[in-house]
Amino acid sequence: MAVNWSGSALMIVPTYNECENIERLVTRLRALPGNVHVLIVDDASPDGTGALADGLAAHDPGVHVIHRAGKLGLGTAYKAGFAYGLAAGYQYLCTMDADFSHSPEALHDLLATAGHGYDLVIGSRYAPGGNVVGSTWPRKLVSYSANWLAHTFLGIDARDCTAGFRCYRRQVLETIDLDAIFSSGYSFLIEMIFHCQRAGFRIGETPITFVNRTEGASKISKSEIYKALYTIVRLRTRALPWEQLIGFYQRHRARRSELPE
Ligand SMILES: Nc1nc2c(ncn2[C@@H]2O[C@H](COP(=O)(O)OP(=O)(O)OP(=O)(O)O)[C@@H](O)[C@H]2O)c(=O)[nH]1
Ligand SMILES: [Mg+2]
Repeated sequence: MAVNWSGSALMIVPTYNECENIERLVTRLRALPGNVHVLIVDDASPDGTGALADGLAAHDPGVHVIHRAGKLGLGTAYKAGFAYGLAAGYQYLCTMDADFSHSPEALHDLLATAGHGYDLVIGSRYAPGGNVVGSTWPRKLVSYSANWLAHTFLGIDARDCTAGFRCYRRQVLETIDLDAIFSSGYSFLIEMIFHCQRAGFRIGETPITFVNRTEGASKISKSEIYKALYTIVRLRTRALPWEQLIGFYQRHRARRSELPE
């Protein structure tokens, strides 16, 4: 059964130096049907993104801003956004990048899928029908490798577990112990899916076309890649004993072989 999400969805957009993108992005998000509210979590961007965000919020009660003291990482920015969104009573807490890699208009598909009973919906590059445009081969290799490791060593089913375009039902974020999530950066994305799957939440993927950013600079550093590897090893060894993983992996293979191509 489809649901009406009007006024109950919050899009959380973490920003660090996104002055070329933020105004256009917020304009497109606020033009979507269903009165989707926007929360910008800015980490004192030196390029003035935070001031631009304040200007947008001053003219639109559906736009909110959290300012943090410095660059504290993508994962903690999501956590700050979730805490705000839960306290404010939103039913659907969504996340996306500020750089137009995720199309604002595709949010409709994520919310519609959530309305069909999925607890977490991922805007997925690797679901059938998904696509990546303009990415370099080293970036593709990093993305494929991270996903392969997450599937193989953590038994994660979702095809795209490093995607930042997501929609969580509030029950997910009320259930998962966000304080226990140790990743502060990009690997937060893998860790969240891992905990959602283990908690038994229904995870869906809708295909998206991911377009590599054309404005502003990437914030992914080599250290974020090493931290993602560490996250997989840490989750693997602390949260999953070997015997459990083997059973988990066998069930995961069986489920994937049943998925439509
Ligand atoms: N608040 C906050 N936002 C961040 C931080 N690091 C990255 N971001 C934002 O998180 C989103 C994703 O960062 P990107 O640099 O686009 O990373 P990516 O999309 O994985 O990499 P590219 O494909 O190279 O763009 C963007 O909106 C960034 O501005 C951070 O430390 N704090
Ligand atoms: Mg990006």
